[in-house]
Amino acid sequence: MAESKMNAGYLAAQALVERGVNQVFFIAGGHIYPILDGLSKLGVNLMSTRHEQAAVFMAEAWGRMTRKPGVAVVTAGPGFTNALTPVANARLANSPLLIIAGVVGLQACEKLDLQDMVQFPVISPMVKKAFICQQADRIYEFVDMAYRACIAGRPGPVYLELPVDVMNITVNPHLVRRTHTTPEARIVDRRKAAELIILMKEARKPVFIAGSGAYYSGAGAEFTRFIETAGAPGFTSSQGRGIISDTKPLCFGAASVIRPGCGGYAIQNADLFVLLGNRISLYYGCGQLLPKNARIVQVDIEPEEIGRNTSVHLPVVSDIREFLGECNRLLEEQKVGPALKAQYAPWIAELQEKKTAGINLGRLASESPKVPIHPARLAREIDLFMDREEDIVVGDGGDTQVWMGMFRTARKEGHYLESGLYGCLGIGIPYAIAAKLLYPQKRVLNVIGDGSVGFNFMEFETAIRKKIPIVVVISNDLGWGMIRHSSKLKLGRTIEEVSEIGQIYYEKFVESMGGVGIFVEKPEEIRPALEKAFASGKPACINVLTDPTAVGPGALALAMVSGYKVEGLKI
Ligand SMILES: Cc1ncc(C[n+]2csc(CCOP(=O)(O)OP(=O)(O)O)c2C)c(N)n1
Repeated sequence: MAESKMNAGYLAAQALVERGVNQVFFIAGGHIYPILDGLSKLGVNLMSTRHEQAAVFMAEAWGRMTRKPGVAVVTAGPGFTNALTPVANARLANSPLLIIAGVVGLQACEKLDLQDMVQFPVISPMVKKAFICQQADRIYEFVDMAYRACIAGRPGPVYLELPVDVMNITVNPHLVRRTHTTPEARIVDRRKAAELIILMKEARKPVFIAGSGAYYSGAGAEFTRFIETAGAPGFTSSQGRGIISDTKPLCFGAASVIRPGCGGYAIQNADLFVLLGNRISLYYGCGQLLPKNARIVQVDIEPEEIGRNTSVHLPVVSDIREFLGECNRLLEEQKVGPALKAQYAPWIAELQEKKTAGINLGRLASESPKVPIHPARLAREIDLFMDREEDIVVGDGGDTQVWMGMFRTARKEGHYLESGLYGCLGIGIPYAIAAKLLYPQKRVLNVIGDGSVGFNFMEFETAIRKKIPIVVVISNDLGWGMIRHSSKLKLGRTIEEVSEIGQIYYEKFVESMGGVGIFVEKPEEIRPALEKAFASGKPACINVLTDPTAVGPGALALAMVSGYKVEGLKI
């Protein structure tokens, strides 16, 4: 397009490209042609999916993995409404996501035009910020504002609405204001780092947990150095998994009360409890499961997050990497590392003992030779097979995801993905596709429940069409397992209609579309199936029959959330 004549849709595409956007996820529609046309002319990779939900999940996963806004473009009306679920998911997970939606033209609204709906007030409360650009020559500026809003401070989803007639207007590119700033929010309160070191000197049983804030600030190296210098136990939570490798001696894995290991024990018995970019959420019983007699320190870039559900003794508004960098500097300057190591050694030994006991207890399930296969056995087999640092595993489903989260050895940050607090089923295949697209050289596997696989099943076709060889392992317990078990615990019975699906040969559908299908019934068949699937170089579906009677810890937790009481349960 000649530089003296440009439509606003093209200009919006140009603004994206000038921010480094090289991948966009979408389903086409008349209301977004001008921007799609621009993106295509500018050489941006276009990933067309089979459902807008999948497109936006892919963009969300892209945003999580790159730590920059993942971009999805959806058309007016139904395209927009189909996209809402992933937006809510991104909000609760703090994922940097830019969702651009077409809408009927300013000239056409309320005329009963095609796909007309009032979108902005629907999505506004769901996102970090929502914009409508009504002036063609300001479209570049609006893309800049929306892009910046995604990543300024705590990341999150941002909405930009572009009416189709605005995008079609021809503008003079020389008269357009091209704002472009990417501020690095690296606030750090140095005095608070010194205060934490004082608390550490007084503590005997500290616990340090790195969450999504640590991940987004890129705090991995500083966190690992901090843990190793102080000889303190490090844990990770949700998107923090892998920030410090689970294989490090001082990393005790997920800060989860249900993981076999010592997470629950450590949290309950700590005398100093330090959250680094980690929210006090459901994972800590919304505050109920926090240690009763500990000093609580919460470091977060988002001030409003600090102190949710509990009183915090030392609140610190800071970027996590900068804060840990300052702590590391002070530890070195004061030469207190060796003394702290000696001080914490009995606590570390105690945690190690609990961890071993927990893992041994879990072996009953994870090494079970039974048929149908125990889902914990499936999760452990996957963990053992996906043993390279670069391997990416995506967990999706009810119990299936909980089992995988429990057994996954996270070796690298951003390499174990799950939906997060929104608990949204159906993320698996889209996340896996986005991961493989971003990292073609890495092995990408999605383990998913047979209920969850239905949500975005047609994305197998996307993977086949685009030649993206992901491996999807279905834990097929013939129904909605977590619902089957939690309703039984809570109501004393399972309601057949709400929990049973029956035996479906999912792998055959995948074969019929040109992918690889494998059916597995015995535990010893799992590994050969994984080998065959990855060796094929094609999108593959491994349909594994798992035990419908195995009650997972997730089902138990769900029953408890809805009021079920476990007599004498002490965590
Ligand atoms: C989109 C969505 N719909 C419904 C639910 C409620 N839900 C939570 S767990 C679950 C069962 C999941 O079954 P499946 O995917 O087969 O995994 P399993 O529990 O059997 O491992 C359901 C329906 C949800 N979390 N998300």
